[in-house]
This record gives sequence, structure tokens and C-alpha cells, in this order.
Amino acid sequence: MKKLSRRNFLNTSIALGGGVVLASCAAKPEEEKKNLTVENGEIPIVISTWANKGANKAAWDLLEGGKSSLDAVEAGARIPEGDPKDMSVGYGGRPDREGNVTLDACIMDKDGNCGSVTYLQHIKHPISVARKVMEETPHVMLSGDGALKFALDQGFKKEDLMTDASRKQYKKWLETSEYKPKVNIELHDTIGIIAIDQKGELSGACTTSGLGYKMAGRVGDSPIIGAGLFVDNEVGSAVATGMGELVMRSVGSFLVVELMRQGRTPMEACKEAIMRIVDRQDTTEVQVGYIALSKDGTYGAYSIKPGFVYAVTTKDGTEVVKAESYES
Ligand code: SD4
Repeated sequence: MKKLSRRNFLNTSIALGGGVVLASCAAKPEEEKKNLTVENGEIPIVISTWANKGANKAAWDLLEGGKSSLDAVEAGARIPEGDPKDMSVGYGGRPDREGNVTLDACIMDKDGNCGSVTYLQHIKHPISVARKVMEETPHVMLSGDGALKFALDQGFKKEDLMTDASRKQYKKWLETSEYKPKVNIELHDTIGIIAIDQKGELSGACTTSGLGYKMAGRVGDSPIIGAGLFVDNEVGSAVATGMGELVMRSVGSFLVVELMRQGRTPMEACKEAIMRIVDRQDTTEVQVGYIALSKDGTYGAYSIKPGFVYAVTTKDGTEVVKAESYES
């Protein structure tokens, strides 16, 4: 597929009558808007990448009960982590090419505290280990064997994270051992989740098993503060999903939050961060999507390719919203 240049994209948009919609939450089709008063911001609120309704529910139950956004995003992230059917996160996640399931996760709170684990094996809930790194150590990031040792010291259980299904898929993959990251072959179920609690405080979390059949040792954007996730309680928060290398090269989530600080709506900020990638990197066969939530409860998203959705939960319920994208 030919890569569209930014100029072509803008020209196309102008030709279509300025169809590049920049309003916050413009990704929501008109008929879906009726229940959510997002234009004015709705608090508390939780949004997450992809159609993780179960994750939003777990987070919402805590927000509704007056718990902190930190507790909420951790609880939300644990849902796909524990779900063997979700093959991009935690238990049942696709292994690397050596057959090891290696997990990346990070979490960030309203005070700018953060914790992260990378290349963590054998622990079902890396997000909770990341929170322990934040709360129980003087560090931000622990990796590999050190992260595992820390997790075991904290009482986490060592487990086999492969399932029959992931073993079967891996065996099939070994028949060709071909690795070419492409749009959606990884299914991109990584969860990034952001919430604002009843006190108006923001937190975020991100957790993944990374790209399926990645090189041994590969770490993506998801545990990197500023790339996969960033929270600034004065401004807002953003998380990324998709091909982590593109996100890391542009420090994407930090960029989205800084653009919101400068006055962009969440959707405008996500779009500008995607355009930064599209203008400078080869995006022919890869997907990246951002979601963002501003301090006042407005939200938005944008992706390179169509097909990116995110789940939004407020007191009016949960809906899965289709994001606007650079390509159509
Ligand atoms: C990574 N960003 O490891 C992750 C993958 C992902 O949805 O988000 N998939 O690059």
C-alpha cells in the first residue's frame, strides 16, 4: 500500500469539504452521542483502548464506590491480564519467538509517581507488580529477573502463562517462523486505561505481552513512561496501542499530553501525535492508536489506520467508540 503523505491527506480532507473533524470526541457517530455529555466533560470517567468492556466495568465499580483512579485503573488492567482468551496481555499472551511469555506494564498516579516492569515472566498481573515498584521501591522501572525476584518477594505467585491455545498457535508459528509485524496481525489488544475519580484526580495504566513472536529481549512502548502512558494531573493523560517502536521514537503519550497543555482538545492532540509519526516513519503496514482524557473529562482518540476502537464508561453506561483515523 502506498504511504499517504500528510499533504495528500490534508488536500483530500479539504476536497471533501474540510472533513477533518477536530472537535473533541468527534470520533463518536452522532447516534452514539446521546447518552454521554462529553462536550462538558463527565466525571468520574474511565476510558480504555479497544473494546475492553470488562476492564471498564471493574474500574467503574471502584470509581462509583468513591475509590481512587489509581485503584480503578489497576483493577481494570487486571481483567485482560487474567483472561486467557486475551492473547495480547498477561496470562495466555503470545510468547516471544523463543516461546517465553514476557510482559510489560506501567502505572502512573495523580502526583506523577510511576512504576514499571519490563520483560517480566511468570507473573499473571504485571500491572500490580508495577504498582508495587512505584509504592515500595525508590525506582521507577524493574526488568527481567530483577522484576521477577521483586514480584516473588512481594508475594506474587510464579505461574506458567502459556495456555493450550497459545502453545498451539506458537507451534504453528514455528512451522514458518516468519515474523513481519503487520497491521492487526498482533490483534492489538494491549490495554491502556485512564480514569478520573470523584475527586477529579487522574491515573493511568498500560499492560501487554507485547508483539507476538517478537525477538527475545524486545521491550515495547507500553512500560515506558512518556511513550506508552503519561499522566499529568493538571492537564490530562494519554495511552498508546499498536506498534511500540513508532510510539517510542516519538515519545507519543507525553507528546499528546503536552499538546493538550497547549490547548488542543484530546482528539486534536492524538491526531497531531499520529501525524508526527506518519510524517516521519514508515507506517505502511502498522497501526498506532492513542486515546486521551483531559482533566475536565473530555476525551478523544486517533489512529493511523481505521479499525481502532476504545471503550468509554461514565454514569450513563459503557460504549465502544470508533476512532477517527489518518487513513480511511
Ligand atoms: C508493543 N504497544 O509492545 C505494544 C503492542 C500493542 O496492541 O499495543 N498491541 O509494542
